[in-house]
Amino acid sequence: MRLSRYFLPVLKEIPSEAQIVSHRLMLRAGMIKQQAAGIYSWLPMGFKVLRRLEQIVHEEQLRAGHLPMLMPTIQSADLWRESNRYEAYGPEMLRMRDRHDRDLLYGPTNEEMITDIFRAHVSTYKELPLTLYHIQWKFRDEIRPRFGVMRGREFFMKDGYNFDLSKEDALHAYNRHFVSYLRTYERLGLQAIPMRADSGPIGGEDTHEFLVLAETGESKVHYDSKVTEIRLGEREINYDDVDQCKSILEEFTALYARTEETHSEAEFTHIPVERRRSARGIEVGQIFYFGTKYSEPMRAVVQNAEGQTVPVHMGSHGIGVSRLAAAVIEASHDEAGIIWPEAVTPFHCGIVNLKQGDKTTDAACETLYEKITQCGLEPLYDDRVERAGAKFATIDLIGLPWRITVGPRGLKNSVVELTSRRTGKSEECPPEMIPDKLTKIYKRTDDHPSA
Ligand code: P5A
Repeated sequence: MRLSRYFLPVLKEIPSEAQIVSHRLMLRAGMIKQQAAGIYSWLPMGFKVLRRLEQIVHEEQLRAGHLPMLMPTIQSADLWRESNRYEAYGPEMLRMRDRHDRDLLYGPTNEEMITDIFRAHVSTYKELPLTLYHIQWKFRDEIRPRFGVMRGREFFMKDGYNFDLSKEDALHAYNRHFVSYLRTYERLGLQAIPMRADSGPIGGEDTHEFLVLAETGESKVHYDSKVTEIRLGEREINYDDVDQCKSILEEFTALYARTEETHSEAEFTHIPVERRRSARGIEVGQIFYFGTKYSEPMRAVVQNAEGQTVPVHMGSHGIGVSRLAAAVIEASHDEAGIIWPEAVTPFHCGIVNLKQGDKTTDAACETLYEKITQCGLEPLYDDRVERAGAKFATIDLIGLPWRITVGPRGLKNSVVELTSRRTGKSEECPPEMIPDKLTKIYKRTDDHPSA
C-alpha cells in the first residue's frame, strides 16, 4: 500500500477523552473512530489488525478441532425465556421489538441459540463430542463503557460451545480450550495468566479468566509471582490427548492466581511474602463449564449407549477479539507509539523515501516495494512529499515492526537502512537483501495450521 493512496487519519493532538494509552494510540494512529458511547468504526488500519487477530484466533480453534460457523447478532427473546435468562440478564441486554411486536435482542452471548441449534439436529451420543464456535459482534449495554474498544458496548467476540455426553468429557473440552487459549495468546505475543474466577451471568462451577497484567487493567488480581514464569512455548500438543491437556491445565493452575471475586486472603498468606503480588489485569478471555444449566431447561438431550435420554454437558469459551487489539497495545508500546508484534502487524514493514521526487530514490523504493510484495509480504510505502522526521514519526506511531529507509546518500553506497521498531537498532544492507531478510523474520511467526 502506498501511503498517498491510503486512509490513515493520524491525529497530531492527544485526544483528551482517552484515559489509557491503548485508547489514545488507537485514536492517534487512525485505527478507530467512536460513533456513540462504546461503539466504534474500525478504520482501514484498525480493521486490518482486527482481521489478523481474528485469523489467529480461527487458526488456533481449528487446530483444536473446533468447528467454525456463524450465528446472527439478533436473537429471539423466546429462546432466552426458555433458559430463564431473559429477565435475569438485566439492563445490560439491548432489547428491541419488531413490527409484529415480537421481542428481540442484540445477542450479548449465544448459549441459548447454540443449544437451540444443537437440539434441532443432534439426538444421539454418537455425534458427540462436538464443539462449535463463531466470531461475531456482541452487544452489552455496559453501565460504563470506557477505554475505547477495551470495554465497548458493541464488541467482537469469539465464542465457542462444547457438547459432551458426560461431565468427564466436558472437562476435557474445558482443558482443551484452556490449552488452545494459551497458545492463541502466546502467538499474539501476550502473556495471559489463567486465574480462578467468578462465573457471573453465564453460570457454572468451573471457570478461568485469562488476564494480561497491565496497570490500566480493569480487573484486580492476586497471584504468586512464580506463575509468570510458565510458558507453553513450542511443545507439541495433541488436543485429543486427555492426559496431556489435563496436565497442562494443572501445571498452569497449581500456583495461586485469582481474580478479586474468588480471592482468599487466608490462602494468599501461604505464598512466601516476596512472591505475593496484587495487581491489575485485562481480561482477554474466559472459559466455563456449566454442565446441564442450559441443556436441561431447553431439552438438549441425546440417547446414550444404553438407550436412555440424557441432557448434554456443556461449557462455553470466549475471547474478546476487539479487546485484544487494545491489550496488545497496552503490552507493547513506547513514547513514540505502538510496537506491533510481527504476528498482528497491519503491514509487515514501512518504506520511507527520504527524497520523494528524486529519480534514483523513487526507483529504488518502487523496486523494493515490488520485490517485498512478491514475497507475499505487505509493505506500507510512505511516498508522500514530507520531511523525513514526519515520515519516521508516522511509521513509529503506527507501530510497524520494521522500517526501511531509502535515501540518496545510502544508495550512493548501494545500501538502505533496516531498522527494528522494538530495539531501535539499524543495519545497513544492499536493497536486494531486504526481501529475503524480511521473509526470514516473518517465517518465524508465520505459523499457519492446515486451516
Ligand atoms: C463465553 C463465550 C462469555 O460471554 N459466553 C460465550 C461466555 N464470557 S465473557 O467472559 O462474558 O466474555 C468473553 C470475553 O469477551 C470479552 N468482553 C469484552 N470485550 C470488550 N468489551 C466488552 N464490554 C466485553 N465484555 C466481554 C472479554 O475478553 C471476555 O473475556
